Parts: sequence; C-alpha cells; structure tokens
Amino acid sequence: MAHRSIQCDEREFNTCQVSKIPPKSIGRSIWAGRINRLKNFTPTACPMSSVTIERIETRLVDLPTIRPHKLSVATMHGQTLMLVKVFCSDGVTGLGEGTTIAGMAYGPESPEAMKLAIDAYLAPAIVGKDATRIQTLMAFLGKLAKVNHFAKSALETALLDAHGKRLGVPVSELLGGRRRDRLPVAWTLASGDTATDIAEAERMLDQRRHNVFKLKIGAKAPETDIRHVAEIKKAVGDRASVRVDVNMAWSETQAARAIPALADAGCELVEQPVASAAALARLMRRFPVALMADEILQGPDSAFEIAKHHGADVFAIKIEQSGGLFAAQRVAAIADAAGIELYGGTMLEGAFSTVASAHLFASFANLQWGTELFGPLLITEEILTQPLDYSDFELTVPDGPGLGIELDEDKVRRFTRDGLTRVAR
Ligand code: MUC
Ligand code: MG
Repeated sequence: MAHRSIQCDEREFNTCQVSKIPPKSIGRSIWAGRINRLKNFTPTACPMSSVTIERIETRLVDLPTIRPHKLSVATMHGQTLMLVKVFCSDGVTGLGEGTTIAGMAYGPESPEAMKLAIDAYLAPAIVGKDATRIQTLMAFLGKLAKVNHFAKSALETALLDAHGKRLGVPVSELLGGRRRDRLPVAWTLASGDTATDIAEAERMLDQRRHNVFKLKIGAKAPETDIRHVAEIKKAVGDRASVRVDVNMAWSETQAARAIPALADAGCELVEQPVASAAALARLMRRFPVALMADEILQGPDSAFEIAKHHGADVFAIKIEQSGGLFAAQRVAAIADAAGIELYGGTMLEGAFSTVASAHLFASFANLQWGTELFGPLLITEEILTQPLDYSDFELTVPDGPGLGIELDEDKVRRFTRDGLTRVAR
C-alpha cells in the first residue's frame, strides 16, 4: 500500500486530502501546529482511504476433538472450521471462521454450505467494495442473502480483523471498547459417562482451568439424566457450579417434571430444555431456576420476540447464530433493555470465532453468567502461532491489532480439505 501518513486533513478525514495552504479563517501558526499534529498520524490512522476488498478465499479444515462430544442431537468426533480470508487493496488481510455442531444436526447451515454461500454469492458481491465500511457491507449482504447467519458472521469477523489491523486496534475497540480483559470460561462435560465426566471435572479444577460445568443431557431418559447431574454436583460440591443444556430434547411436560428435580440436585441454570419459545415462556412462569434461551435465539428479531414476553431469564449469545458481531451486539442490547441476563455462548468454535466472540463479550455492559468460550480446548491441534491464555478459570482477551491472533499455516495445511472433498489421512 502506498501509505499517506500526513495526508489526512482534520476537517476532511474522509477524503484524506490536505492542503499545505491554510484556509483564510486559520492563522499560519495554528495551521502549522495542525500540520505537525497530522504528521504524527501513523499510516494506518487514515481509516477512510479507499481501501477495497480485492479477493476472498475460503477453506475447510477438519480437526479431531480430544474425545467424543455427546449432545442430545449428535455425537461429535471432530470439528470442521470454515476459514475465510479477506485480502484488501492496502495489503491487509483478515481471517474469520464459521463452525456448526455435527454438520447439519444442530441447525440449517453446514460448513460446506457456508463455503459455497461465500464463494458463489457473498464474496463476488463485495469484491471491489470499501473494506472499511463493514456495517454498510453487512447491511448490503443482509439484503442480498436471506439468513445464512453463520457465513455472514465469518465474513464480518474477517473484515473486522482486517480493519482492526489497519487501524492498529483490537476488534473490541471497533465494537465500542472493552470493559474487561479476562472472561470466565465454563467447560462442557459431554463424554456420555458420569464417572468419566467427574474425573474430567476434577482435572479441570486441579488445573484451575474451569469451575463452571455445563452438562449435556437430553439423549437419555430424564430420570437417568437427573441422576447423572446429581452425582456430578455431589462430587464437585461447592468447588464448582453445574448447569445443563438439553438442546431442545424434552417436551414441555417432561421439562416440567425434570426442572424442579434438577434444581434440587443443585443445577443453577437450564439451557433450552424445549424447542418451542412459547413453551419456554410458560416454563419460565412455573419455576424459579434460571432458564436460558439458545437455539430459539436467531438474531435481533427473535431476541425482541422472546424479550417481549420475557420468555427467558438468560440469553446465550452466539455471534454466528446472531448473524455476526454487530447483530449479536443488538441482541445484547435487547436483553439489557428487557432485564434479561447474558451468557457468552459458543458453537464449539475454533480460535478465530472464539476470539471474535471474546472481543465482543469483553465489550458487553453485562455478562452475568460468564462464557463458554472453550472451543479451541476441545480440538487436539493448536492452530495458532501463539496459544490462547486459559488460566485461573478465565480466558485472556488478546490485545493485539484485529483479533490479535495468527494462524499457523503449516499446522492447518495437513487438515485442509481439497475444496469440499475431505482429505484421507
Ligand atoms: C450449545 O448448544 O450450546 C456449547 C457448548 C457445547 O458443548 O455445545 C455447544 C452448543
Ligand atoms: Mg446450547
């Protein structure tokens, strides 16, 4: 890029033009002072220059998980990251990520569908456009393509990463500024076996990595699940809190029987016990234990509908499910206004969406239930040149420009698909 370090006029920042001749209204010494101050602009501090998107690349990376991860909807043995890289005309690049849970078992988008949506529709529509006008680009893509929230979130993340690098600031600053540098991180116990889960919880407590455990239930009979939760809570006692995620597996009557028993067992939060928003709202009025919305929360419109009827105590905010970081920010604003509490959710994302989420959650006014940004720890491979800092039950939000992390290209090459085709290993 041909940097134009002193070409930003204070009054005409947009066009990055400057005149050496003072306007009639400004005296020479004042003008000289302004020019000197402008000389101190770093080249990247000229944000509205005409930086365009030159090309966008996507790829699928299949990574193994450290153990099978059992949810009511599927058992995961690996995680596929759809990575998207945006190349800009100033030489800056940005990386974003989209993941789902067990392919299409959890929701309508798959990693393959995200790749196709970006390659065939979203990328061609924004190549050549101003890379610095991210909210305008996202509004444009919102008109061009219905839903496709995960693909849009990946692309928006890449644009924010690039823009943060360009301006020399972390993504959290592009989102209004961070209020915290460290985030509490829950761990999900989902081996499918009570004794294995207890041993795993003990290891996490010993390592001071997690002291909040989310238990995946709903695949077995409610009575079996309740025993499972009670045994784990009894084993960890006051050293950890225990929550459950049913992933919509129960009917309303099953939920009505199970929720008080879960509360008696020491469970403090029940996530998405039923599929229906109306049923969740009815359960809300029957039980004091906190109920959290996840799957029914699909961006600002759904957030508003749920909030209107106070249909949940807590929102699990996910950047992908919301349709991107700015959309997730709007979901959080709706929750705050409605007195609904917040939890930073995950789609079991790799490092890029995890860190993008961390930048956003760091900027939230309220984050009463912490986060579950443990996705990178569920994957066997470290894909960053510098691993993330998980310590003392928290994750440190990176503070470098953009997302503040770097992909280890050599490491992921071995796991990268040939287009859509899985590589035999
Ligand atoms: C979900 O349903 O919340 C989050 C943690 C986990 O184990 O699964 C995810 C998805
Ligand atoms: Mg959930």
